[in-house]
Amino acid sequence: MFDSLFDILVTNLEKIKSKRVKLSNDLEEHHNENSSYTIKNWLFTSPQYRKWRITKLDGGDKIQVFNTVGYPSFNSELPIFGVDILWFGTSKKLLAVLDYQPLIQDKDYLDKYCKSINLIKKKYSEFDNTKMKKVYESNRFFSPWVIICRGDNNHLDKYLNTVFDLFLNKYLNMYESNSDNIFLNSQDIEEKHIEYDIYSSEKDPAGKLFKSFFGEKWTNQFIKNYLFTLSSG
Ligand code: BLA
Repeated sequence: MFDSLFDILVTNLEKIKSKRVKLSNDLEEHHNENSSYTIKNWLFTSPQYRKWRITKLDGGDKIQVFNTVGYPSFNSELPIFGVDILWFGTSKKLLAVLDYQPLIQDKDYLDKYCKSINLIKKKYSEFDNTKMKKVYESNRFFSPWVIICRGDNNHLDKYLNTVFDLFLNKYLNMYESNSDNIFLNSQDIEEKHIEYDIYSSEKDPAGKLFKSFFGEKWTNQFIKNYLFTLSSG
């Protein structure tokens, strides 16, 4: 599932000359014991983005996931591109979270780099239909305009591809048109990326899920070597 999102993303990453980084076989594709859950991972890098990862989880009707995070290089203060999309086939429920994840919560920073999400929210207000619950603190690494959709087949078929495409292209264009950093220097940026990885590795509800599917040992190395590489100094 979510092949169209994957294609939109990879086509765009190729356009900006990203290179695919080879992952170990066990990270590239991994199954649980009876193969009812399969996880596939991809990693890209480019001069602009030091790390851009994509994860797809196929758990049949139980759960389908498309998760992607784009980290700019340490010489750009731009937000981190974060998208988490889940489909629960049995109940036909969609959860989609899309954000330009800010490195700091300074109002001018948020206005400059995150506020453009608002245009998408206004245009597709049916898709942006709920607020964040308490999994994450909304004021740490989330923007005030984070898009959250708890929806159904209709949201999936009618809006998801369009919203994702627009959300991605606005982000990539922002990078293209941005010149100098005005809020953070590269050392600050690196520190914020480390904080983001530590914070996310602690809060991400995926950890629990992965442990139940794939076991503690595989999950711990997955978090450390792939998902949040800067979380373990
Ligand atoms: C929520 N993400 C969730 C939940 C799960 C995952 C199981 C809780 C579902 C629920 O509340 O019904 C699952 N997250 C995953 C999986 C991966 C993952 C399988 O990362 C695989 C790698 N999460 C992100 C990123 C963002 C993000 C980059 O990984 C930012 C856009 C957001 N996920 C996010 C938020 C919630 C969530 C904000 C809670 C939604 C809410 O508060 O309602």
